[in-house]
Amino acid sequence: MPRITAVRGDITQQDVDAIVNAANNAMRGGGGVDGAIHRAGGPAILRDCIDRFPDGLATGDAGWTTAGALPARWVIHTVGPNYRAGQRNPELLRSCYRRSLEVADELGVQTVAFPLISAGIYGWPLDDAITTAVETVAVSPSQVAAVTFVAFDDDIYGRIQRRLEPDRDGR
Ligand code: AR6
Repeated sequence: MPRITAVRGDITQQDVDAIVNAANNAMRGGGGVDGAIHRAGGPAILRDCIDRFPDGLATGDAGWTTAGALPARWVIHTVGPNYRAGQRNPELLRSCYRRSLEVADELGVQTVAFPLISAGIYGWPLDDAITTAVETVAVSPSQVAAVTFVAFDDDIYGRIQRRLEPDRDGR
């Protein structure tokens, strides 16, 4: 079970073994955190996406590519459910975290940083996205030592911290 912390910042700057990308089924880049990762990591990430995922990736699944020029060594791409488009089954969102940690275990990595999957453009209600993320990682059998949730603004950071505090008190 990984140790869970939160930081406020930009996931592309995280000095961890692998960062997770909130991708889409096509796996050819996009907006939000996906756009930021491809911009910061450079064209090697898209080349690897095309080579390794010629048919894209299913919602709830995950897969890895190089991280190109990023400080991290790997990008683990996962495709969250598009709440705005009616994909509202929480099992799909839980699957993103589970599958990402399985891929992390395949890579043998120790430290992983996640954004809040589906909580931006895909419109998953924020507090539920946070609860789902924390609860799913907390019960994961993964060998990953440390998971960091990277909050892009102060509001999200505060909400994640409040969600993590009961765990720190040994709940
Ligand atoms: N670092 C950390 N978190 C970030 C960053 C960043 N640089 N940029 C955004 N976030 P989103 P989704 C946060 O929209 O909802 C793309 O077009 C953001 O505040 O990136 O899963 C893909 O290609 C939010 O909390 O992902 C898909 O088409 C969280 O990251 C679609 O968007 C996720 O927001 C996926 O939508």
